[in-house]
Amino acid sequence: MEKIVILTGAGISAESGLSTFRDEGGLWSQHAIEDVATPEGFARNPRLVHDFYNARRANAGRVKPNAAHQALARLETEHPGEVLIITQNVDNLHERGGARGVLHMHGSLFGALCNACGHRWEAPPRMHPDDPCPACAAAATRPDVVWFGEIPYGMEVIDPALNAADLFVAIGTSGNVYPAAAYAQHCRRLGARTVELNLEPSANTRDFDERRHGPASRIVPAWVNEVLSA
Ligand code: BV8
Repeated sequence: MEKIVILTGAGISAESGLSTFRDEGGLWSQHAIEDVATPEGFARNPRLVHDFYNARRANAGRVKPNAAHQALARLETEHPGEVLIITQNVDNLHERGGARGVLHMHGSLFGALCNACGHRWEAPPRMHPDDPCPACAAAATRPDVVWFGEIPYGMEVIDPALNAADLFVAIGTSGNVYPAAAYAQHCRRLGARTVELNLEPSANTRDFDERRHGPASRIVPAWVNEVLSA
């Protein structure tokens, strides 16, 4: 039975109202990546970084999953073969759209991590550099997200899943950030079919056998219906 691996990016949450990174007016036009999405930036100004993620955590809590999130949850439930949803997103819209086994390779806004002892807990609505870690009391808490230069989560699950995939689908991602941006090429080399579902061609669009362009809330449900009725 066909094994499907799906990689999603900020574009799948755009129609829910969450900013993407590299589109017009996106997050990287409001903040310098090195200031808010690197360990060095956090060390320099933890208050700025906590506020960046506090704002995004509040936004993510105010918006709703869209038809694309819901369609992927349906695919995960109804497809007879394995479906793995890997997301680069740190929002929880896949889960709130009904998906169950989502792998957050860049972490989550709703997780907190202690830099001193490694303890993880559910993030409060707002985090502050002086917050004591619930386990060791050190004022060393951070959002549990993967910054540039840090190792993505779940590689021990992702790599075998990519190697076994029959179909790899990238949805709402610009193909600029590695290692995720190399997954389509990797799967294609191993004989998988690759599909891009995105508003416009991504930076790695030539890695895909099939490309469908348009808003995710329209093209993802249509694609899922085709897969489930095939
Ligand atoms: C690592 C944190 C080693 C959480 C993020 C030089 C060359 C190549 C690579 C590197 C290099 N120098 C450094 C690197 C590595 C670096 C990297 O790739 N840098 C890039 C910028 C060159 N990568 C890393 O550091 C990674 N770690 O490599 O460790 C390693 C690797 C493997 C094994 C062992 C060790 C860590 C990367 C994680 C960084 N953290 N975020 C947060 O704040 O969210 S990245 C950030 O950008 C997001 O997490 C997101 O994942 C990522 C990608 O963005 P997208 O999701 O694609 O969003 P974007 O805005 O770019 O695009 C949106 C797309 O949606 C567009 O295409 C648009 O057309 C489309 N769209 C818009 N609206 C819609 C839509 N589509 C459909 N419908 C719509 N309505």
